[in-house]
Amino acid sequence: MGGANGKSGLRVWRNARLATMADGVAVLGIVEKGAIAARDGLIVYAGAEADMPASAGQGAETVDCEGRWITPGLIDCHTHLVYAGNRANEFEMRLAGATYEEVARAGGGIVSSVKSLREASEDELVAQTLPRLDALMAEGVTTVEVKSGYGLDLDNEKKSLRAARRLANERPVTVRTTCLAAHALPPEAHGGKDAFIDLVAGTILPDVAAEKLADAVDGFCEGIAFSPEQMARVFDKAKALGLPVKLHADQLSNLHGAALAASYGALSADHLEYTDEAGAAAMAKAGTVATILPGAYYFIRETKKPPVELFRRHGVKMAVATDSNPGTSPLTSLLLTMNMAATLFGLTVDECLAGVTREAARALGLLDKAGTLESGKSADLAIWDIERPAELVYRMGFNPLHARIWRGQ
Ligand code: DI6
Ligand code: FE
Repeated sequence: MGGANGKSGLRVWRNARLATMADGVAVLGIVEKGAIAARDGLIVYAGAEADMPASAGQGAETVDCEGRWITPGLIDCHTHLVYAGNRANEFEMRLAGATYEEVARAGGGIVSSVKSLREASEDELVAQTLPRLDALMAEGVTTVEVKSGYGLDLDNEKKSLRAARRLANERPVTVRTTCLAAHALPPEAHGGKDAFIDLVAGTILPDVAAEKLADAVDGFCEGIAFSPEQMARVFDKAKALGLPVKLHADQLSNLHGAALAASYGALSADHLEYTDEAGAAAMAKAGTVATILPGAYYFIRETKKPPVELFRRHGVKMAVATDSNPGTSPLTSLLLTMNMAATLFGLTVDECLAGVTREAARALGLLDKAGTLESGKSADLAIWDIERPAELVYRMGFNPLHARIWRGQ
């Protein structure tokens, strides 16, 4: 790492305005006339240019940012990026009046993506996923979480997770993988949800863990998916295997998934449209991040909004992510996602920007390595042609990214 940056792998970005997003300091952690120094892919200084120790800049290759803004590289902490084909046909059905749940019950929905994914080779999956990853990266994404969940048997879940891991060999980006085997019931299970949970907990998770294919375990707790009791069995196994958990919770109804996730110390609970105050309080107590997914809310024309005010009142941290998936959120723009979170749910600019940086890192258990511009963290930067940070949230369909730096390069 860093050979291209001169002998010491040292690089400095100067004459920049920083939104460090550091926790605790004034909202965005703004530094006018700032500079960042990185050595071997790690930040060694981020702050006022005038205060930068001479040692930090000595012998460095220097980039003049000409007054541009630098934020942490963006983090998309909830995606189902690895899938095959698309579901534009179901979109047309829904335009003709069917609901997402009706489409799912009619054998469409997640199960139709399962069929497509099972037919695709691992190479095909990687090839079909890369354009989506490229779209995210073109807007400054430097870390992306990718879930399985369209395989729903041992071989196809592992194929999905291997394809996700391979994305990091194909592109300069950090990939975190999540095993979402408990996403939906595959057709061969013939309605046997408990037997399928036996397969997930008894076979799929232990095998995936043994091959180190997943960094976390997720599930879909919903009437059309799995009950809280079934999810608890999945989480018990994840815990026994030493894997952190997350949950698709309270998206279409209130099964008290947020509280369930919190009771397992989940990194995050995601969606949360139907979460109640007890759920928010439990999340706050457990330090479970609320991942807000406005793309799915928008795309399925949900009308119940997540209880943002409750999250604020209880001090629950909020992340913002695309939920990029073929059924409910065919969205590959984290900038547009921030606009939706602000416009649809009333998040502030500061909450949106924290949601795709610091809080997204927290939701992935990566806050010690990414998500803010601070010494010791990975030098993952997004450099923007903007006059003020609010522009990143305000525009729709415009990309002001000037440069994207991953691990100092
Ligand atoms: N909730 C969602 O919005 C996605 N998965 C989930 O658990 C939907 C995935 C799909 O429809 O393909
Ligand atoms: Fe999702």
